[in-house]
Amino acid sequence: MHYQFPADFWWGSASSAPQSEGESLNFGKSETIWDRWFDEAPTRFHRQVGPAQTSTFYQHWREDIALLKQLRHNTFRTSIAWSRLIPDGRGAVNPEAVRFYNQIIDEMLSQGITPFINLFHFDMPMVMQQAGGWENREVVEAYAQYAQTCFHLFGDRVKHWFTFNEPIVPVEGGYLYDFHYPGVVDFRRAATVAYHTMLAHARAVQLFREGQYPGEIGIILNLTPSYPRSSHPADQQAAHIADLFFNRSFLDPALLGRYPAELVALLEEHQQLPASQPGDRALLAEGRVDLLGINYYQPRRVKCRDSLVNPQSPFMPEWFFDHYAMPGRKMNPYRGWEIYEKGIYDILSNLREHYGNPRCFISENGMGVEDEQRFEQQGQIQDDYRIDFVREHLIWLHRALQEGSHCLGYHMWTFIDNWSWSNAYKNRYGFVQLDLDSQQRRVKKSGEWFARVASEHGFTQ
Ligand code: BGP
Repeated sequence: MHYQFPADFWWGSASSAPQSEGESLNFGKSETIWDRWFDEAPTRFHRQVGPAQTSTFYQHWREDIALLKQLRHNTFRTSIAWSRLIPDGRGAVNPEAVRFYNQIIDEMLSQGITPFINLFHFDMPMVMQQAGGWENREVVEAYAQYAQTCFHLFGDRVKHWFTFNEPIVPVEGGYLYDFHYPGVVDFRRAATVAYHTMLAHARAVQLFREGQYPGEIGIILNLTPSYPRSSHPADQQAAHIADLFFNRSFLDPALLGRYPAELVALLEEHQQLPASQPGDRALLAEGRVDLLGINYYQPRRVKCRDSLVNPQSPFMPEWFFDHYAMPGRKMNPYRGWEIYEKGIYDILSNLREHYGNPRCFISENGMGVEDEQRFEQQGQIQDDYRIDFVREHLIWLHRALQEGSHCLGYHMWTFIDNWSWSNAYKNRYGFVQLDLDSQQRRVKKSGEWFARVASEHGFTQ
């Protein structure tokens, strides 16, 4: 069977400033929550490798962009670091940062690679965190000014902007489940952070449109389709609520410009609704995106709760469902995530059926593998498992396209093995292998495979 994709399909991969640039405290850049967390709790990071140790895109950008070209990317996403561009969070722009981002944007364009630029990838400047982070409404305006500065400086060449990558992750990690700084566990504070993030998103979209910058603006959401254990109504309801908390809490404002009424009512009933101000609704309505990025890694399987909720326990989404480890499900044993390729099709079908078939693309999908050197033969990592992973997802994506989905591209996470949030270099995701000590790059088998697929806009299976 041959799978042909449109001739203008976006083939590429995604990365982020904090995970690839390095020089985390140099060239005028200020500290982020990751630098601080590493200083305070290095044992939280795999082998105590912190955010300063990366593939140093800051130095290797020219070589890396040449590699992108070799891998036949026509598009590539990275992010701008707020803490590099505006080290004090607000006010003066760092000229070194402007020089650096100008260089990489120009180089991508001159190599025929369209830059996709994201503005916030979990990397809150420490100075802003000290001011209260996303809990403080004033940070919304500071972020909006930062966004506007980026549009102004780079908007003549960047035509695809994203306000946030996976905005739910800092909410979950920093305020609900303790895997990001500041490690708070408090639903109401988490809801405030989520709400302010979406206000910040909407303000940035508003400024982008008011400024009439060319191109389009979107957001990147990690969607986890919720599957119930059974067709029993209690399991179905559990999946419905999980979907409200983990998908629709960001998807609905991003695509429809409002929160789901059912979620608002539920939070109100449990006194968990964040404070709002007059005008918020109108602002949120302006945040509807031109383009949705979808990060898809794993589904969410749930069942109804086995036990009654203790009403004295702190409010959590898990009051309404239990996680369900479906027997026989396929797992990525290294990352502990389920691999369910059809999820990508289900997400796209849901967008078609319930959200008016928005313009979208797969902005991340990938497979992290530990100790990948084991798979090295004749100097190259033979990552056939990654080729299978991508191919199977692309087959489901292709089917969604045949059925009319408005999906414009596929970006892999990631290009070169990069530093990750507390897992550091434990799980390798790249098309290109990185030797952290020598900084040598070597294309994996999957990189060569992807280059063929991208140049032929398809594959035969
Ligand atoms: C996504 C993030 C990426 C990346 C990826 C892999 O959630 O947008 O930044 O890290 O997941 O996850 P991890 O590195 O935690 O294995």
